[in-house]
Amino acid sequence: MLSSCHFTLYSAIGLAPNPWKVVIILEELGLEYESIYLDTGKGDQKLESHTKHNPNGRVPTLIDYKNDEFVVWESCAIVQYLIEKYDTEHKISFAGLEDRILLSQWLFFQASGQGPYFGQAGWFTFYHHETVPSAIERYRNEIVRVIGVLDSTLATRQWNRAAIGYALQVGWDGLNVDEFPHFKRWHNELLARPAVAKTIATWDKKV
Ligand SMILES: N[C@@H](CCC(=O)N[C@@H](CS)C(=O)NCC(=O)O)C(=O)O
Repeated sequence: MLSSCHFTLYSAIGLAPNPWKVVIILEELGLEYESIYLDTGKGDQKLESHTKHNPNGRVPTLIDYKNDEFVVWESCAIVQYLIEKYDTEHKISFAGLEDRILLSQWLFFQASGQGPYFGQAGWFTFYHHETVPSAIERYRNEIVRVIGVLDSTLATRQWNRAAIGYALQVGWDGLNVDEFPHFKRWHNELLARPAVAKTIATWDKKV
């Protein structure tokens, strides 16, 4: 089906930072998109209507109608695609090789470290069928460690876009952001960006 929009984004209702991270990038770049909100609690993401585009059965998934209906999933790959193809003026990305690689470094760090640790902390805190204190402790400690890594680098760098989705969740995991002043400053700077504020306002209506 050809959409009248530039993109379709398979997104989610509720606490699903990976699709919302992509929404922020679409908003930052002023790109036109429609969102399909899947109810991941009911398993909509595993339905054939979605898995025909994304065999991993998780959101986000992006379709680009102005590029031969190109489909890409994995939120960091989507971010990379959007900035490489559509941020030609480098509003939120970089032209030079080293800076591009450092951006990739943070995207990989987010996808392999921050995302899974936050996700597992949430799972063992809220959803697992039995209480496993050692797992909760392990993942919460990792959250603190990962935020510490961000904090130490944010002392000298302006902002790190890749981590925004999970940074929005700092409230629920027991993290004391006052212990991470550079992270806290960065987080507040992000919240003040119009694209982020608009995304959060839309997210709030979908939670
Ligand atoms: N590494 C993937 C993670 C995707 C992911 O776990 N998405 C969550 C929402 S934030 C999801 O679809 N959860 C439902 C499920 O696991 O079935 C990415 O960054 O896109």
